[in-house]
Amino acid sequence: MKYITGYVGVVGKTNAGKSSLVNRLVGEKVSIVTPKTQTTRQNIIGILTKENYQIVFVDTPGIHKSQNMLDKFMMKNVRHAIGSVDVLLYVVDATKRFDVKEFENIKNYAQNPNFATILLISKVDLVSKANLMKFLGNFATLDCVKTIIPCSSKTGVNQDVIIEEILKWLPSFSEKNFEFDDDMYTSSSVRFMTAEIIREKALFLLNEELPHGLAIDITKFDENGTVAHIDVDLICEKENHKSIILGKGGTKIKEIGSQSRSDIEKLLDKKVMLKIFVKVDKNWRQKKITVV
Ligand SMILES: Nc1nc2c(ncn2[C@@H]2O[C@H](COP(=O)(O)OP(=O)(O)OP(=O)(O)O)[C@@H](O)[C@H]2O)c(=O)[nH]1
Ligand SMILES: [Mg+2]
Repeated sequence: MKYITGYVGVVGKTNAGKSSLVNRLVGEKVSIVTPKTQTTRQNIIGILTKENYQIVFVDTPGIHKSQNMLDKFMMKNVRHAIGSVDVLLYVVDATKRFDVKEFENIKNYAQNPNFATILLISKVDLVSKANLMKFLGNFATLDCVKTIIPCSSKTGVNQDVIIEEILKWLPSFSEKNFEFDDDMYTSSSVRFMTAEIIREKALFLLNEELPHGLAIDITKFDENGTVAHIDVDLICEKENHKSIILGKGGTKIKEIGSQSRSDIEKLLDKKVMLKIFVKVDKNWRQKKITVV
């Protein structure tokens, strides 16, 4: 038997659908997904293991201009991922306008001999066939990519084609040498995933009201007893953001707390006592980033 395994980077502009794709391909929620831009802030590993293959996906923060320490940290993550993969999935959102600069960027990746670049046109469930054909036409001269696959993480269309194509470009071995245990679907710690769940619920529930400046700091994480006790600081950048997060009579923060708790209980498989404190730190995005 032949065993196939290797790393697959998932890159593209922010909001292109990278994390949704990784979750769908892995079949587990490894990365949070929100309608907001710049949701993913660091590389996240998603692992798909079958009898004769293990694909290790690296979901990355969306490519954008660096402005502060957080942006720089995010772009460093993207460069790091690109430096160590066998296959690169470049994700372009079919609902957005064609971007010539991005086209050149993809061309550069595709000419890199260190990995095979596959172009994915995402969210095709949202566009008509005619518009999709027109959009695909923009990439007609991009002959250096291995293939172009229109796909949707919502309907699941072409997910099997993506896996087949990835397997063509990963190294194969005569011995099983998988890096991760067969039942592992991510390398993230439960502590990190807990913080991400809370950030996802906050971003969702505050979507229209608040810009990006939210961070989660877990100050207590005790999962030893029958009930897990978790305290977190939800950090925002302005005093008036704090009142938006709290909501009238604390209703918003209660909703964030109860939606988060329900997901964290599923993750930890036990009851959770979750306390969220809203704090203001107007400079947190300028500070050195440490990974939870
Ligand atoms: N209809 C539809 N929506 C999608 C699809 N894929 C992603 N979305 C939506 O697009 C938005 C962004 O998705 P994400 O998966 O978070 O995008 P991302 O590229 O990881 O974004 P960043 O982490 O910010 O770089 C979310 O609202 C998703 O629900 C799809 O195939 N179809
Ligand atoms: Mg993401």
